[in-house]
Amino acid sequence: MKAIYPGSFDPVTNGHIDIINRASEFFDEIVVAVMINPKKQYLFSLEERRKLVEESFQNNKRVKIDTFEGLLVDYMREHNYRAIIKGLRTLTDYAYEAQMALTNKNLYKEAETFFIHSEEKYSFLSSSIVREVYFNGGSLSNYIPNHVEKALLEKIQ
Ligand code: COD
Repeated sequence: MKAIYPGSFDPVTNGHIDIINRASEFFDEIVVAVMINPKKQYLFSLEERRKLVEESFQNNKRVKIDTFEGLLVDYMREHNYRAIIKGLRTLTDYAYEAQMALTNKNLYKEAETFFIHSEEKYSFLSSSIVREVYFNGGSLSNYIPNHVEKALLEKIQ
């Protein structure tokens, strides 16, 4: 079965990558769907985010990358996907993700959400933390791949 892992990935972190690689051991294919929300201000453009994600999974043949705009369930219906993978870090994540899972199920009854808990070492990590630390001169080299660190440095310069 195929599963979809949707997100903003602004930018992709080792927390995302860990969840996706672990999910790919249980599903035949994971489609990482990079979201376009015209109302949201992203640091990286859609194309930049897509490329950074793509580069992170060059060695995992079960992972494919796509982009989507609008409702997740419309994208799923269009492609005949039923499984959604989400990463969970904290209780706050759970409260938000449970609401999303129920909304998605309500809009599309075939949709099932599968949660995978983050590794302890990534449980504080988010794209917004990465952006904040980097813009203030800190290093997060253990928490983002080298190619993402390079892209962030280029943004800062
Ligand atoms: N460890 C584990 N999981 C993590 C980590 C980490 N360190 N960091 C992030 N994650 C998980 C998040 O919990 C999330 O599940 C996923 O990775 C993506 O994270 P982000 O931050 O890149 O992306 P979000 O949270 O901005 O993505 C939100 C969606 C795009 C999934 C959501 O807004 C969506 O589905 N939008 C489409 C509109 C829609 O259908 N909405 C739902 C009905 S209202």
